Amino acid sequence: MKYCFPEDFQWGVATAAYQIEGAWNADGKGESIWDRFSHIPGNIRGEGDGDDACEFYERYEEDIRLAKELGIPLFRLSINWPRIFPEGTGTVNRAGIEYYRKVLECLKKNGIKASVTLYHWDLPQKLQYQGGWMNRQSADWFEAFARTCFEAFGDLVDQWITLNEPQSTAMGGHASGGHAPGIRDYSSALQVVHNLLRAHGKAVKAYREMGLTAEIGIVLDMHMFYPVEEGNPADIRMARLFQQQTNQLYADPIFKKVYPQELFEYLSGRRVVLPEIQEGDMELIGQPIDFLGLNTYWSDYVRYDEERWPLQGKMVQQDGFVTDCGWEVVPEGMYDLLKWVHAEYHPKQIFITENGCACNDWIGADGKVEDPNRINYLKQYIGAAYRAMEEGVPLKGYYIWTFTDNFEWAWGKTCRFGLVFVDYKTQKRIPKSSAYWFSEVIKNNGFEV
Ligand code: GCO
Repeated sequence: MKYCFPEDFQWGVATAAYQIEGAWNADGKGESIWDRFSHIPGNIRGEGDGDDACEFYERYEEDIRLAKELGIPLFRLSINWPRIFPEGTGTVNRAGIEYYRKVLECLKKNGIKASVTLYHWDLPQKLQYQGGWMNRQSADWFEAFARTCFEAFGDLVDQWITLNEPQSTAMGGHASGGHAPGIRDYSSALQVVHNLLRAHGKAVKAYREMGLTAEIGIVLDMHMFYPVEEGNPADIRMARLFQQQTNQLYADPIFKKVYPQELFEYLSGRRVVLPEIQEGDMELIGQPIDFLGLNTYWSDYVRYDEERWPLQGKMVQQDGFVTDCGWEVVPEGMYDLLKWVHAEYHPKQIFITENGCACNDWIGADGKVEDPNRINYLKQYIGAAYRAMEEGVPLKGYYIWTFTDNFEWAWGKTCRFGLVFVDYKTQKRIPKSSAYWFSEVIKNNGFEV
């Protein structure tokens, strides 16, 4: 079977500032909530932090050259907010602007298009002291940051993304507390959802006012939730509520200007405090966008469990394969998700802005890094996406997470997602076999299985 992608299909790699840059306090950069969080012992597996990450800050020319050698046409990166505004708002740090201009110019020089995410989780710590995303004003802080970036980098950016995974910021950062800023309060997390979405709306509105022409959208992390027992009404209902909590809670306001009512009624019954919504908020959030980006990796299977809060359900691992960080490999979930998103929301265009897997990679005796499992994973997931596209889903591009191995948030450096291996002791880069495979996929605009 041969997968032949349309001529204008876009292939890329995705990265994030905190995960690759390092240089956490260089050249006037302020502290971010992830700097603070990773410096607290116990928060990061293997006691790592992102202080150096993979030194992209110093090595961006080398890495971009490597991307070019591999024929990668599109590079997704993010802007570290406190590099631009060390205090979060107010005075701009010129060195931060210059740095990102140099990176973007380097991409351009090498013929690589740039997709830029404004917020990939590095909120300035100074703003956290004012409540961070829990503060309604956060949407205004973000708008000011976004306007500065649009103005400073607009001529060099091919695609803009307002937020990466508001779900992770809200729930990981404020409900489970496994991510920065490490708060555990579900009701606050819901308020964060609302403020993040308002921030997104404000940035899109500002962007249109400024008359820039590249496309702008948002990246949501979504995946499918299936009931463990197909005929069990309690499992089915819980799977539906989890789907609302992870997917609809963000996509409904953006595409339909409403929050999922079934979920909100359920949560009220569980003593959760619903977010404060003011007049005009939903209109602001529902600004038209040019595309929807999806980060998707796995699927979940839900079993009703009375003891859990606020949703009475738990995830039950099935018998299938898992990646090195324990995520279930369910390519069919990619197909179902794309079909569902298309049917439910009709976004004009969809990009898979992240998909990939963690493998236990190592350097072989011959100096090479072979990662057949990653190639296998990608073949299956890209194949599933292809089928959805063939059936009418407007899928326009596919970014692999990620280019080089990097700092994987709470997993530290213990999880390798890269197409390129990084030896952290020497910072040496070695393209894995998946990098060469992906290079061929791009060249042939498809692959055979
Ligand atoms: C996320 C982020 C990435 C991750 C990737 C692998 O989805 O959490 O966008 O920064 O590193 O997804 O976990």
